[in-house]
Amino acid sequence: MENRVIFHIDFDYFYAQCEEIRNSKLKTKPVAVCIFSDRGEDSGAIATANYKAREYGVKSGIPIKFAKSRLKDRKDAVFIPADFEYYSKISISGMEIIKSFADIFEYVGRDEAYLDVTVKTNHNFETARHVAQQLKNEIRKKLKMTCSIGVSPNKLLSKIGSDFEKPDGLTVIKPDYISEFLSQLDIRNIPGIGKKTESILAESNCKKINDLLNMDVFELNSRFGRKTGTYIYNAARGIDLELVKEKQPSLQYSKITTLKENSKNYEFLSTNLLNLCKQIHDISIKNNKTFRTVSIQFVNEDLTIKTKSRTLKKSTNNLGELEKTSMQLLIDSLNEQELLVRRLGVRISELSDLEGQGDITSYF
Ligand code: DGT
Ligand code: CA
Ligand code: CA
Repeated sequence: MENRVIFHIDFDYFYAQCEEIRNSKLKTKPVAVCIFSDRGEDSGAIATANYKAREYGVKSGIPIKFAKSRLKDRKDAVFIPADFEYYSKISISGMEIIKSFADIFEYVGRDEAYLDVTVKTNHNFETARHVAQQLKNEIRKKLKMTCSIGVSPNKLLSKIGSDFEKPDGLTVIKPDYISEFLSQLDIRNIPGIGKKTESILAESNCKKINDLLNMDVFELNSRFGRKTGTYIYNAARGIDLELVKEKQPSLQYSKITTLKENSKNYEFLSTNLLNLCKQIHDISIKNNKTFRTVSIQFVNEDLTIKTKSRTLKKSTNNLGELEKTSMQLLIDSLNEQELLVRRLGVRISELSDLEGQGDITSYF
């Protein structure tokens, strides 16, 4: 197993870089891509920002108002409304290039993927470095974009690696370099370790990945539960046996709305939800699609996101079924919901052609 060669590739400041490539004048300016809500003026949040804007503390998730005040001394700062359709097109072209380099291609999200290149590189990390550089060159040439790649024997380390030298990074972690590489990192560099876990560990003076090596797996399990405890234990040692699983980007439709007021009232949310279901259903009918998975999403008042999904036994295009499933997801989501909900969304995915042609896999 540990003979594998895995890439994790992630585009740098993706939405903002998409904007830069269609308007090169933006490159020297701070750029923030904004999701304006329909509560007027500057209400809404930043989806992402280029690295010039990040120097001023402008980043994903912060309110547009904060971003504007942080950049108030930069008269050249640019705030652009998000254009998801355009970003999807760039993503599709990018994924086509990435796919052509892989033995096994696993789509993760519109700007990232895992590749198993073990056969292609003949288990050799020098060859792998070369192939990763070629992939970066190809993306630069065809898309005019930069991306970052992590190369290692597993998904976990490659994911950490792609983040390590961002932007335009290439980090190769050969098997004999794993422990040295990890020893310089903080616990929060482990994917999936949130603020909460981090602060619990900090209480016992555990801040660096190296500090974790002194904790045994039983101790970690008893604190975080078996699943998370074992994950942390293995992650600190660079161990991850997850396979790269073939996965293509799949078509999905979603609708999200900013509520008239923040709320966690069932009646109020369900009225909005049914409205969204109707709109999503219209889109699926118009495009002749059936769906198999239904998801609902809360963007909470503090801009954190909560998503719940359910996969149906059979693919359908029935409005009643969409409504019923969404309402059930709403009830589940409101259970233990403390924050008020600011935006509410519905998504259908695993779409098929109504004529029964099987799964559509080549677009979003
Ligand atoms: P990076 O990879 O650190 O250079 O920067 P990004 O912007 O590529 O960050 P990443 O990979 O986490 O996210 C990819 C895209 O997803 C990003 O360009 C915009 C979107 N995105 C990320 N975080 C948020 C968020 O909190 N809200 C919304 N609406 N979109 C987000
Ligand atoms: Ca990215
Ligand atoms: Ca990403």
